[in-house]
Amino acid sequence: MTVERTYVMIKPDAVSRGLVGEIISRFERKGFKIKALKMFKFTRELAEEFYAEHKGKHFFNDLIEFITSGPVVAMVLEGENAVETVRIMIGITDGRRASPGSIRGDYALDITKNVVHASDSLKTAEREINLIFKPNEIVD
Ligand code: FUP
Repeated sequence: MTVERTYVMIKPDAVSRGLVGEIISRFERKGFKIKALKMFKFTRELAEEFYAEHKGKHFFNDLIEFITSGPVVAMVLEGENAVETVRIMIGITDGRRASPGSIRGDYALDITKNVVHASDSLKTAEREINLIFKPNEIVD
C-alpha cells in the first residue's frame, strides 16, 4: 500500500444542487485528508486543456459547455491507494448505471452531468493537480 494523492472535482450540477458538503464528507469519513480545496469557474480554454484526451469525441462540446456552466469545487485528496479507492467511491461514468452506494450511483441520473470527477491513474492525478493547483495552494 502506498500513500497517494488524487484530484477530485465536484461538478457544476452538484454545486448548484447543494451537494458539496455531502460529497466532501464522504471522502473525509472514508479517511482521506484534504490537502487542497478551492472553488472556481473553468474558462473554456482551461476546460479544453483539462479534457484534452476527449477532444474530437461526440460528447466533447456538451462536456465543455457543462463544465464551464458554473463553479466547481476542486480538491487534492491524500490517503492509502487514493487513486483507485476514490474511483471506486465515485462509481462508473454513467450515473444511471453506477452502483447504488457510489457517489454517482446515489446522486446522478446522467452521463455528462455526473456530479463528480476523479483522476483515473497516478499519472493523470499528477497532471490534473498541477494543471489546477499552484504548489503553494497545497498544504504539507
Ligand atoms: P470518468 O473517468 O468516469 O469521469 O469518465 P471519462 O473520462 O470516460 O469521461 C469524462 C467525462 O466525459 C465524464 F465525466 C462525462 C463525459 N462523458 C460524456 O458526457 N459522455 C460519454 O459518453 C462519456 C463521457
